[in-house]
Amino acid sequence: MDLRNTVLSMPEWEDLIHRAEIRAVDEPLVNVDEDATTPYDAIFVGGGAGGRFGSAYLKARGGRQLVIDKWPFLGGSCPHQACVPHHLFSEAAREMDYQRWNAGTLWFPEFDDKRASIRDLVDLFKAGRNNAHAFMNWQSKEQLGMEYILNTEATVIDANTVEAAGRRYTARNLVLGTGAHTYLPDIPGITLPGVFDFVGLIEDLDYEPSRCVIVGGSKVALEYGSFYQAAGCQTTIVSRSPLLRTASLHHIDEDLRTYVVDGMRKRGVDILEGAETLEVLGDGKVSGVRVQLADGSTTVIDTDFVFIGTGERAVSRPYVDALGVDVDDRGSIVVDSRMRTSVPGVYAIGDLIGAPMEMFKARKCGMTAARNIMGEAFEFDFSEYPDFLHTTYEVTWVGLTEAEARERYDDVVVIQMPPKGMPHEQLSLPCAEGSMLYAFTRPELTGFQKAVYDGKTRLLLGAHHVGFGAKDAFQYLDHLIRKGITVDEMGEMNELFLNPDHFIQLSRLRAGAMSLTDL
Ligand code: COM
Repeated sequence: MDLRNTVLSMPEWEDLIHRAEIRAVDEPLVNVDEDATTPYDAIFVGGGAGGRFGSAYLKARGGRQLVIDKWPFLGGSCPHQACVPHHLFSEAAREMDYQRWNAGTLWFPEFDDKRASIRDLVDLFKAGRNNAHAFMNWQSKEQLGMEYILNTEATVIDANTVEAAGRRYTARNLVLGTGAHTYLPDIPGITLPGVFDFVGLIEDLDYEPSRCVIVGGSKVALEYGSFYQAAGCQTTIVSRSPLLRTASLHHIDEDLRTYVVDGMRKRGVDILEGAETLEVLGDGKVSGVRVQLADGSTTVIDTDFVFIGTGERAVSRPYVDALGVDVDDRGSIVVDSRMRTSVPGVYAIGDLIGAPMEMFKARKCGMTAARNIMGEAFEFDFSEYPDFLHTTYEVTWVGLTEAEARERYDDVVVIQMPPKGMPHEQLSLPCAEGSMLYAFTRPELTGFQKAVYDGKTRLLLGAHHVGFGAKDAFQYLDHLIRKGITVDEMGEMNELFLNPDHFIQLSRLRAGAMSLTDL
């Protein structure tokens, strides 16, 4: 279907995408400028966040791009199966948690968790997701001037050539950005009906889970586990390693980790650390999971719903085969800080290049590749990215943990709330929007925060937060930490009371002190 000279409205795009999803339309959706005479500077293989933002930047720099995606929309898995539904579920989890803790008090009715249907929320998401897809197609075409081919597979032929929709397209460069898949552990029964990952949950769930066992302790395990539990579906997490202690989460502070994991337990999540899933049981459908516990004994947990939370792996094989790009021991494509692979002219971005496998990292990867392709030596160190996850809280971190700081600096100063050693039940802080009621009913639920300073240079080294509404501030804190901000400069900032992270007011209480000490 040639869309080049057609302007579709939002409802028309939504309808077209829907018809493509149910295969009523199975031809490619082609928006290519056939009259252009300039060659392509880059073909983006994969139109997810990285491909779309890279394309936009390349266009902005005066280049010509083509982006190709197998799905009938741009934007990738984020708005289709990953970040956006996850945010919806996490908001629901927060709401349900709030309702549950306050049930039967003030104006809150008793909380009836039988009404909290996981399936209903999944269906709600599915019914609405094409709106975002429609917008991305419309915006990319009508506002950003991108060329794209959708609803068709792209096959990489060589470092300059891609085949799609029965034609070969050539470009100066390729940018690979087709993402990752859930890593399926080698466990008997793991493919039984009733075993889901975050994709299957969206696409295939056709019953209401009554009990959940999560295999693995990834971010996804904590986030989805918190949602299932909040919805009244008793959840057990089976994890070999302690939660939040995997290599890519090295910037999670131990005090923050403890607050988060203890909080999940307080909410009823059964967390089995040091445990291993031996087998998923069932005759035609999941009925239980056999687990080896930390003490070596084995047990069977009955369940009708198993969720995989063992992380993701890059789908790099097609590019190893076609181009010979170098990959690491987990299969992620190896790139330098300019997103260049081992093959000249071939870039890789997003989940394909490893952790953190997050849409927000992918966008900046795409932009980095585009800038380099357009002649600018722009670098991006994605290993030092600020990050977050949801439980029934928003958990956010940037920079060094207290332990990391103590390894590198002699004089580490910590400003935190509650202060070290003070039992949280005795202090209704930190509190702000979203935790004000807790401050007056259950102080220990108000959250946790910590800022880590170097006492000598007085520079902020890291910030850590559990609560609500601080993620936005962490984007700017990341920037300030990179530029170098001292406790005194933090104390000069203009605060808006009651702000979720309290970092300005607490820093101001120590600013000016000749010798910095903990607070
Ligand atoms: C994110 C999709 S929802 S994109 O980054 O805007 O393309």
